[in-house]
Amino acid sequence: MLYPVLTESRGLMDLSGIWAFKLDDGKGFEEEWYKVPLSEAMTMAVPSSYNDLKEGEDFREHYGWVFYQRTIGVPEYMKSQRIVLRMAAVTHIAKVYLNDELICEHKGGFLPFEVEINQYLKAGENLLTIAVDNRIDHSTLPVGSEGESVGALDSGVFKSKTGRKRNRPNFDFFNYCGITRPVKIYTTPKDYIADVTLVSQVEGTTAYVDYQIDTVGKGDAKIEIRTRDGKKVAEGAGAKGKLTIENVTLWQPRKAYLYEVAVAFGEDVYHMTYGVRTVKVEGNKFLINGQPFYFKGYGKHEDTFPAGKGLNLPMNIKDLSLMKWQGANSFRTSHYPYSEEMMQLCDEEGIVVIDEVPAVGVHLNFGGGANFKNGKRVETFDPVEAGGIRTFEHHKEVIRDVIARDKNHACVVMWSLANESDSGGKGAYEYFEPLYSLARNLDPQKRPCTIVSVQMDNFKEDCTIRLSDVICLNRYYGWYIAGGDLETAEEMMREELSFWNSLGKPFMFTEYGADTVSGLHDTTPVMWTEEYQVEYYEMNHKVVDSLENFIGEQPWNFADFATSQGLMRVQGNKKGLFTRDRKPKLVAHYFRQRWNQIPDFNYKK
Ligand code: BDP
Repeated sequence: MLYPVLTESRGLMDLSGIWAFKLDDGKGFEEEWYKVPLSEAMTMAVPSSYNDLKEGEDFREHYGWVFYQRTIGVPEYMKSQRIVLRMAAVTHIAKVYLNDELICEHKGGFLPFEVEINQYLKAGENLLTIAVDNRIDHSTLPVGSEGESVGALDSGVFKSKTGRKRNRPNFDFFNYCGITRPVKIYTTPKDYIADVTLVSQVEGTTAYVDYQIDTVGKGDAKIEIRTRDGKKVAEGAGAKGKLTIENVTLWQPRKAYLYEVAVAFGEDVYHMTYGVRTVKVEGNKFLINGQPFYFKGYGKHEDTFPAGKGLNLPMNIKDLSLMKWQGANSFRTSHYPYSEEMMQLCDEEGIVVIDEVPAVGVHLNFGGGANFKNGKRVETFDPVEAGGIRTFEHHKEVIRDVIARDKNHACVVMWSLANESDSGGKGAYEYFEPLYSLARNLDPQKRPCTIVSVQMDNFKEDCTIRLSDVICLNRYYGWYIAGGDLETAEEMMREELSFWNSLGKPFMFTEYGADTVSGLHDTTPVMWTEEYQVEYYEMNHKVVDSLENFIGEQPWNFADFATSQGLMRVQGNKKGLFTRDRKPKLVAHYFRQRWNQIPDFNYKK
């Protein structure tokens, strides 16, 4: 799906601003709130998560629907074109009304969707209402706990005496919701460019770029590639073809180079940037442009105060600046696709991205929790009637949508199809194998695929061993396992990692970390102090530096972040190398020293 841009043939209007807003009291649809201006409405910022923008638990922890509303008028002179309303992310379920009509519905809170609105527009002002549902359960991604489950993350708040309903995330971040990314209207000619796909191969100093232009209507398709200072380096005619760029400048980690691509079809023109690079797993190496890459970076979150998961462009710029300060070269979009603007920024700045779908919580017995239906224990992939997970079809949808959205980004080097699922559980292979196949078929660039796997006793039964191109491990030796005893932790970790190293496949840490409250210090490092966090990482690095097939380290987390309340969480998850407002903990300086000595390529021989 193309990102909306302003070109000589396309108009673009951003509907960001203050909208009217109301929490549903259960009567919103019955009383047809979308038909008239919302009565007694509050003000609300779009885009943003709404949760932290007003006070009180009822607001922050609201369960169910909310209504956003504003009026729009579309200039008459645009009406000869196709007019498209595009929502970049509405978390998690949306119903969109124009005037009194339901014009589209969407499930999945982190991916864009759009609808052509010409037929629904009236002359003059139109009432636009977006109803948003934040409820999560066994059918949504991310997954919410249901029924009689006792989750490790629930901290006991699973049966309310007051009857008040709440979400019970089966994952460790706050269930921020609302219209979290921009709502835009764009226009195109009636005959238009629907999609563009680019795939490169590189031989010596020449790049061969296969292109495909998907169109609707009649016209001739053309494509042109220019350098950023406007020099034409390749052009082609027809909907499909191969372009040649001589003396190509490659997109490299931390040395990005982007070309300008102009696509034309009849009267329609579309502009985008494109970085030429190759990615491949070969033996025990992860090759970018043919060279063995070492991942230095983070698991992250889109999480800032008070926007929650709302698009925060200044913070994205700041985060990439901090990454570069620290010598990092990558991150994973844990645990959902990040904004399109963040992906563009990573293309521009040369930050390598592992792109993750919102499949977090596909594990009904996570961390020792358990699920029951009618008194019987439920396993994750049990049949639906027995209480098993109901995410399979939706999981396919989000894989399809993230690849459709991000396929052309140079920064994206691998797809992560889930975080900490029950990949060692019964039925896991049968659930996941078709998802890997789907991703591998759909990705025109055929990038490696992985699932980020959880710490478990039966790790040798983890189906990702058979399915993943790179084994991605989340491991907490020295925190959840042998916390406070780094010697034992080291021994246990060595034992497990020697198994992974023996497989001959590349493997890496996509999470490892220790909660640390900024400002807590001690001479004898104890858990939660800044000194312990440093010693924890030193111990981990002693082990992984000695393993030749270990190809990357992504500590958990880049910064402290908001999550559900619980006995192990101190106003949020404190595993950040930076605080939530991006001040460095002691460990941030430690990583800065380490990473500035580790090259992006050829670290492991
Ligand atoms: C892992 C999860 C991550 C958590 C982290 C933690 O993938 O979302 O925040 O551990 O416990 O289980 O801090």
